[in-house]
Amino acid sequence: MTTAKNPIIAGFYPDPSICGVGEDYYLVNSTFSYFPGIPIMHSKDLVHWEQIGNVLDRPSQLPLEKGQHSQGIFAPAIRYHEGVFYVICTNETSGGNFIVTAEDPAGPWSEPSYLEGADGIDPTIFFDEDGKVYYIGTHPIVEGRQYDGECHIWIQELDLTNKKLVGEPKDVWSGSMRFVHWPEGPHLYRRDGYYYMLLAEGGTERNHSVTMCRSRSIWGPYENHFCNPILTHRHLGKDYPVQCVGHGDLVETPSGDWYMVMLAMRPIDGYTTLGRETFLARVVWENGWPVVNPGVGRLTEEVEVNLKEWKPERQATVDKRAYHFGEMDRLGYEFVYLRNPEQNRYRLCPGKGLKLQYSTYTLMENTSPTFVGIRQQHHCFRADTVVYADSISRGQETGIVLLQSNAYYLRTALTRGTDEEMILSVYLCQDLEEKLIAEQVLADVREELTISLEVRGLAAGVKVTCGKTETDVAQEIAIHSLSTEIAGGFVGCTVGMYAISAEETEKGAIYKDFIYQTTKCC
Ligand code: 6LW
Repeated sequence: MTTAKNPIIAGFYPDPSICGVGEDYYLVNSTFSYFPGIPIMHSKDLVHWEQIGNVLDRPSQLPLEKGQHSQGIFAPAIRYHEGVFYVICTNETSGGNFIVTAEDPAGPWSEPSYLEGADGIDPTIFFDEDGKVYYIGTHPIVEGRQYDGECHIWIQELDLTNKKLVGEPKDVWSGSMRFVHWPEGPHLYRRDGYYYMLLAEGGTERNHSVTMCRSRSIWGPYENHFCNPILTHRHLGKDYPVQCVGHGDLVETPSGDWYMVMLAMRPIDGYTTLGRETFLARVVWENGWPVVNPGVGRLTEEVEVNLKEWKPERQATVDKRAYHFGEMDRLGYEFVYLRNPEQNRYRLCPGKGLKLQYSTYTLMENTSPTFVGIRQQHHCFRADTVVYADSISRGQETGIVLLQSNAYYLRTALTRGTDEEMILSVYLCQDLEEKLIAEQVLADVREELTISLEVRGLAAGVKVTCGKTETDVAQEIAIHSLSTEIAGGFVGCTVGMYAISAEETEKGAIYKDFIYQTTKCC
């Protein structure tokens, strides 16, 4: 037995899908307008997870140009069949539903095959025992729709050799309850002669849920499970610490135990800055239907997993990440950029640091500003960056940013005043409007400066250190607007560094270190 701690993957890791291959488990998540797309995690015990790559790591696989922050990659599903891994998902910015394949889940993954005729979102693949393969997805009802979010789950046969839908599509299910919103995120499983369909209902917010139906034939009719939803937290009230539980996927271990991964949120005082995270639950089958966390019926902080403990080399969620860029020959898989970054704007300079070439694109645009970061994984954390002062000239600005979207972020901006002086400003952007929160003139500038962002739940503070002098620049900045509840969208915050300049230049801000660590929460 091993004990998992929920969330099993903390921070912005929504819409989890999982598959098991022997003793190995692989898990993928949505990434929207971040690049690379779809982190792929590996585990042998469902408790410890290690990122082994990104499914979409080439621009040719992931056109994101001009897409809105919460467009791009929606809800991938991962499946394995006869030596091949399949990921199927939607690019809401460009191209729609597509499949990529790989023999090694760490990559390389193929170019996308876009599926003509596959409308809607949240596709998954099902391999039947007779060798047939099916596409299952959700699409809104267009004609005769009675309300927004009225959708059908639909199925069509898939010719995997030619990556084409074949035969006729059929709408097979529209959710377990009358007038239900957003029946979506379906996955299909075969068990004891039934086709079981797991899906999400109620929308990804507070009414989210996991439901199930089943049929003897893949084409239906599907029978509702009268105990639906099999998992939700919507009846627990707004103050329950874990909310929005839904969008699950099931996996069976070699010894016949079942587990479910799903997304959930952890708001603080009603605001969620971490986005939707990946959680785990135990599942048992009773009378032909699954029971989630028997005896409890909701998500728990800990989950006993009936697998041998396994220790990955690098864990997906860690309390401290220290990057000394001058000593690194590549950035880890956890680093993300916005949309389609020009890779030559990001250079690791041996012995020195990470050079971020200034760009004229600001963080507010739906372009690819110079930005690189990692996900915020803890409610309370501190991020310190060490930057070389001489890499910042007049007209250029750089610093740490806590980014919810292009419309909502908190950034520190280091700029040059006179030759000796520098200025550290703090801006909060809300609804595409930047407000100056604080400004500090730094007279005694040395070779290196440390900019520190400290987040405690819904408040942030900024400090700057030059030599031995540490200065508080801002304290108790209210950042509750960097939340799903106010900023909206499907994302959580990332924290990283950016570089903006008034004019095009070859120059870049050079960062020596970036240290992210969790701190004691209040
Ligand atoms: C996902 C869908 C959803 O594709 O959010 O609200 C989308 N529902 O299931 C993005 O995560």
